[in-house]
Parts: sequence; structure tokens; C-alpha cells
Amino acid sequence: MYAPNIALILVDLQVDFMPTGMLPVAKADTIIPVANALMQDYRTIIATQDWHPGNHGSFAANHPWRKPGQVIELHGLQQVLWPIHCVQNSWGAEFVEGLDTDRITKVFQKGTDPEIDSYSGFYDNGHRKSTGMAEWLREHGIDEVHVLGVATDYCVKFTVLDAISEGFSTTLLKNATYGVDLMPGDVDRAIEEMKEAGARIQA
Ligand code: VGL
Ligand code: ZN
Repeated sequence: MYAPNIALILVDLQVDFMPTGMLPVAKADTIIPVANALMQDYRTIIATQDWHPGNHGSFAANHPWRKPGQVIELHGLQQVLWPIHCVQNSWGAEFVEGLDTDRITKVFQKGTDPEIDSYSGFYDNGHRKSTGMAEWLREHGIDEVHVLGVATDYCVKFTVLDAISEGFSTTLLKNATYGVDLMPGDVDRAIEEMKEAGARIQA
């Protein structure tokens, strides 16, 4: 059991990010048993949940003639367009069956504003609104976080970077995270970026 000042953050362990989902991340399913085992070691466990309305601006399907993978400008920010995924209250937005959700202390949903995407569990991509996660963690005496989940090059990366800038001592649990690699090398670059920013990378 780790000390009570350390929280585990499970990033987006949802049906749509599994290999058979709408925005598939290769090998993401292998994280589930690892996460279940790791959860035994923490008192506080946070889960983030990508939770989009159907009209979300990150869905290619909501823009004329756009396809997933293309990049547009969305209300002033660069936005990668994705397949429809993690729609609120849909099956794809559920946590993966088999994940020990009983052990989760608190869930933070993100990506609910149709006009802006939110990769990090802490803030939207424009750092305009907070989810309240940093405040919640501090109120619960947490000053260190260990992060796993998907996708390494998107939601995990931005959650880790925000955790560091919010002052949390931050570890990436590297063997329990997989990425999209839209451009080959994205995952490796993301890990390098997290390390540069001050994350501890733990195999
Ligand atoms: C994610 C793309 C779009 C993620 C979420 O969980 O990394 N990636 N929405
Ligand atoms: Zn999303």
C-alpha cells in the first residue's frame, strides 16, 4: 500500500478506446488486469471519463466533408478530428467491463462542452475551464499522482503535463499506457515530452 498522499489516476479506460472500439488503441485491453492489480496498492483512485455530447466539435462527422485524422481549427484551437466516440450515456463511454470500478474513489468527466476538446483530466485544451480535479486532490491531501491509461499521446500526456504544472509529483506508469500513434513516433515523443516536463517514467 502506497502512502495516503499518492493517488492513482486511470485515464479513459472506456469501451471506445479498446481495440474493438470506435477509437481503437492497440493493446489497450491489456491495461485492465494491470490496473486492477495496481488498484490494490492505492487508497485514492481517480478515473477520468471522456464524455462527449453527440454534437461535439472533435467528431469528424459534425463537420462537412471531414474525415477522422484531419486537423481543423475549432474556436481558435487546432483540433484533430476523431471518429464519434464516448458519447454521453452510450455503451462506448462506459468503463471497460472487468475494470474494478468499485475501487474508484472519484470520476472526473471531460469533453462535455461541444465547442472545445479536453484531453487532460484537469483542464480543457484551451485551459479555459477546470474540471476541479486539482482542487479535489489537494483537498484530499494528495501531492503525488501515478498515471496510467489511454491514450499516451493525447489524454495521458495532457493529464500528466497538467498534473506537473499543478504541482503534483507525477509518475507515468509506462507499461500500463498505450497510444494512438497517428503519426509514427507520437507515443515515443509524448513520453519524452512528459519526461522533459518533469514526470518520472516508471516501467
Ligand atoms: C482521447 C482522442 C479523443 C484519449 C480522447 O482518451 O486520449 N483521444 N478523445
Ligand atoms: Zn474524446
